[in-house]
Amino acid sequence: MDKSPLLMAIEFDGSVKAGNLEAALGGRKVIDLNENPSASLEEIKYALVWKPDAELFRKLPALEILFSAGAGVDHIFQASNIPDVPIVRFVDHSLTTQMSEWVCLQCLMQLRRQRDYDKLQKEHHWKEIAQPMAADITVGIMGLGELGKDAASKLDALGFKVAGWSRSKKTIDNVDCYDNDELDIFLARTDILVGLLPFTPQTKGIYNRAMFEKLNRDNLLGGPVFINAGRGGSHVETDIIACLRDKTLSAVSLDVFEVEPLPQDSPLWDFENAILTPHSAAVTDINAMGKHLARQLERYETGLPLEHIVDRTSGY
Ligand code: NDP
Ligand code: OXD
Repeated sequence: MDKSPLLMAIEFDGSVKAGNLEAALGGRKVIDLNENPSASLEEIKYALVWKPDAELFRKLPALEILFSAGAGVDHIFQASNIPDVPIVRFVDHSLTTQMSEWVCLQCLMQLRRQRDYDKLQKEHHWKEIAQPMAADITVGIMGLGELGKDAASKLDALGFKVAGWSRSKKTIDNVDCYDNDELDIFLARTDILVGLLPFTPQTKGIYNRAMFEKLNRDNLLGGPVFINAGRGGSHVETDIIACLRDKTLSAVSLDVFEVEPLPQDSPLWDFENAILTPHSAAVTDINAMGKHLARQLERYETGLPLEHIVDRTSGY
């Protein structure tokens, strides 16, 4: 019997090709909506989406599973007429590992004063700068899910003191975990704040001046550092800019922005103490995506429960 095809409706850079997915899906047909905009959609049961078009869901009356092309699902909740079917997000070692690399890199850049050394190098200036020990610095991670937990353990392995905050309290070796009620205690001891929260109505604009002012100022980094790789909608860019100017924040590393691509005229581009990357901290790997889809479809079609289902009430 022919396997039910998968619809691919993703707004990516073109590196995700239907053919790559078909190979991983054991020959199951993959219909790329970008390449076949007039494909017949009435019988489509499975769809892989990223930033779905407002009209897409109206055209999918037979949909049974909605797969997110990334770990985040805010791009789906911004659409209308979302069908009442399971939404499965992308969880994979490849994505988790890349994110932890990015977070550790940003923390080490701050710890080892890399931007200051870059400046000295440009000036051909041989000079040692005092650098704190990792054990003197507390990294506080907001969001202890798939990504936050892994980053926490790797920062611990690098010698940082690590704290974490999430809706429900977690237990992670060598990480001091806090829940919703303990946010201020968590912030007061945090030198480097790392944002790995999903974007939901509750996390919209959560990283703002009021929060930055609660971070530990008395640290060996010259002030608090803010790092965000969750979603740009969770931070307030005008506050970040003002806090960099008045030294409430000593530095930032941002991978996500309120508007992406970051507008050309954003002042963020020009701060020496701002490290910016173009939403590339962790990128969906097409081969890993193929394996993930193959596994979930195999489970579904043999009557096993799907994994990584989004809780629609919490929105992540
Ligand atoms: P998870 O769903 O596994 O984890 C989310 C974490 O955030 C959980 O610990 C959850 O708490 C916590 N959380 C959510 N809402 C709140 C809240 N209101 N208050 C307190 N804690 C909250 O997500 P992932 O770790 O897989 O991914 C996190 C986000 O990272 C994604 O949603 C996406 O936006 C972003 N991302 C960015 C990428 C990039 O390249 N920049 C790549 C991949 C993902 P609890 O555990 O109690 O539920
Ligand atoms: C994701 C992302 O959510 O890349 O996976 O942002």
